[in-house]
Amino acid sequence: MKTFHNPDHLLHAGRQEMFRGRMVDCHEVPARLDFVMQALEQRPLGDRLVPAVLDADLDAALASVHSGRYLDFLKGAWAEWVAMDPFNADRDALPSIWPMPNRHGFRTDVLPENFAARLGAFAFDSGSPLTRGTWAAARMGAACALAAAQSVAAGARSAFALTRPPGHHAGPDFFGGYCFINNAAIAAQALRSRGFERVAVLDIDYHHGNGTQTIFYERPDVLTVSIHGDPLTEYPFYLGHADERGADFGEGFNLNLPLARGTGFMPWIKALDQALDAAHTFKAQALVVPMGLDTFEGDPISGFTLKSGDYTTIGRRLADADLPTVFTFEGGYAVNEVGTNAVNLLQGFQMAA
Ligand code: Q9C
Ligand code: ZN
Repeated sequence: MKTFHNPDHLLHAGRQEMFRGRMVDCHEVPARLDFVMQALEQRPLGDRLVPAVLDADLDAALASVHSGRYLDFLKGAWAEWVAMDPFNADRDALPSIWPMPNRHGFRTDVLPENFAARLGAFAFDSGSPLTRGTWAAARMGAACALAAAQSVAAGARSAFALTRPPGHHAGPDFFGGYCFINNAAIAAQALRSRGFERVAVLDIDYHHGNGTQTIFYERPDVLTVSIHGDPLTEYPFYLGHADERGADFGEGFNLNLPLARGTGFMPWIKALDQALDAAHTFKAQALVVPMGLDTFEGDPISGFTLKSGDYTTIGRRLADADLPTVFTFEGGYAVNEVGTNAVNLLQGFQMAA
């Protein structure tokens, strides 16, 4: 399979994230992607390419899953942040006030002119630093997702969008969870636009894919399935329960499989089989896998106990679905092992496919 990697990922390098009242070093660091690239150099799966997509196609892809006002906000955010205070040029932007939509009567239809207020209107946490290069990096990441989808639409069995920042927590008009642009949603929508009538997204990151779920929640043409830490105790907390089944035309086309913190490989792979059954029943014509490696036992911010060898089995099992498949790189914060684990999964897939 081809890997489309983001040559601009380094432009996004947050320094610290807010965590329970203090600033801690960012977990989502550039080295994560570098380790995956190194592992791919040692165990090549196919060409490693920089995405080449048309600007107009990329803009259309971005607009197909995100709102215009959110994209405008992201595009201009850094300049506005620095305009607030010239010293901000050396600080990452983090929100510290929120409108709490649907509560307390706060409005989001009228956007404040104050940038800090707007930052909070588009973010759901204060752990996702927005930096000078965030937009450029995230935009090129979307190009990776689009190129991967184009490759699969042109007949490839699979493709890998290797990019950061990750994407599955980003929604139609919000960022959070280290995510700004939803790469998996862009890939899924690009496959829909290129002749695949039903696309299944199977999210295997430790954290619920709230952004992707929200983007497709009312749609019957994209099935969203997520296996994740139970939101009763795990981030992102406010979404990801089993009773969220989709709404309107999308009713029945969202499946959440929450598992308790501490869950090991046997129950996890049973959930994967359930997820694949759902994709099969749905008669999916293509698969998008937001691939988080933060289910690993050594992950510093997560609570499952999967081992490096388990990822090979997961890859094999995904290949059994026998569908054109796009992988996007999501979480995974045990930096030294993230390359091994990612390539174990992809190699397991490729050997079985
Ligand atoms: N100190 C992804 O895996 N908060 N995002 C954790 C840890 C946010 C994870 C707090 C976790 C977001 C793509
Ligand atoms: Zn995650």
